Amino acid sequence: MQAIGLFAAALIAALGLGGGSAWAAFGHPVDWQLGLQDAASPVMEDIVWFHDYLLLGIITAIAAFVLALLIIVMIRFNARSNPTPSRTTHNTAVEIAWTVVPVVILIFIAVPSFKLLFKQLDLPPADLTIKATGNQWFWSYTYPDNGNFEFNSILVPDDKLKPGQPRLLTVDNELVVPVNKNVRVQTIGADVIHSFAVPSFGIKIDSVPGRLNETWFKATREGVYYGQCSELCGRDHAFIPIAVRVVSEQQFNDWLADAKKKYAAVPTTTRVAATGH
Ligand SMILES: [Cu+2]
Repeated sequence: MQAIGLFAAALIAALGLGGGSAWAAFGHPVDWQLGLQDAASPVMEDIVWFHDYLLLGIITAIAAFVLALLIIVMIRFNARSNPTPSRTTHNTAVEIAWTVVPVVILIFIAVPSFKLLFKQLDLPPADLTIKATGNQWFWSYTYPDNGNFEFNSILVPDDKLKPGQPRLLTVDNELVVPVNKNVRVQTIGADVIHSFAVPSFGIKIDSVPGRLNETWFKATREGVYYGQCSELCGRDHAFIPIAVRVVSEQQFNDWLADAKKKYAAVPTTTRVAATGH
């Protein structure tokens, strides 16, 4: 019995049903990970609940029910145990039931699903706005509330990584935001369609040339959270990661003071040319 209990616990942990605590320290995928990345925003917490508990529970119950029906049919109605089959072709009560029950299940799923959708799309009053511009092939970030300074965020190649920095996700200049603040993200494409996505925050929004798209997140834990461009944008699509550093308000203000000086000094276009992209 104990072995079964241990196995069940391991399975639950592996499926990410245990609240994802095993990966709590990471804002990026890890080896052998199953399930969703650990949540670091209220929207992502709801997504994890919706997927890992509600949907997975309903799917498991439906699959178990269908499997049980199949087993009953195979045992009780095979040619040996039931040599003279019934000629019945219709049963109104059963037909109504198997139409109505799935509809009821879908309505039951739709209620929390729409609630979550509205939470994602209905932007709360923002404490900070950042603008993410997708370029071939890097992101540039603008802080319109804070003097509109802008900087580029470029992939750090494998041979320049420091210990602990994740490969293909680390960038030279991270997007920096304060913890527990509503951050409005405005995004646009400078050349083709890109997509700004950070799994731990539960955001993914297309960056379309000529159209400003908006989303929001509230990071609830300090740390670095990674994402990638999620719209096939050309040759180096796999090499334009997104790294968001979430810091305390004090650290954010210190960073802002430095960044305003640092990034005001160099026009963006000059830095683009210097990277060779
Ligand atoms: Cu891309």
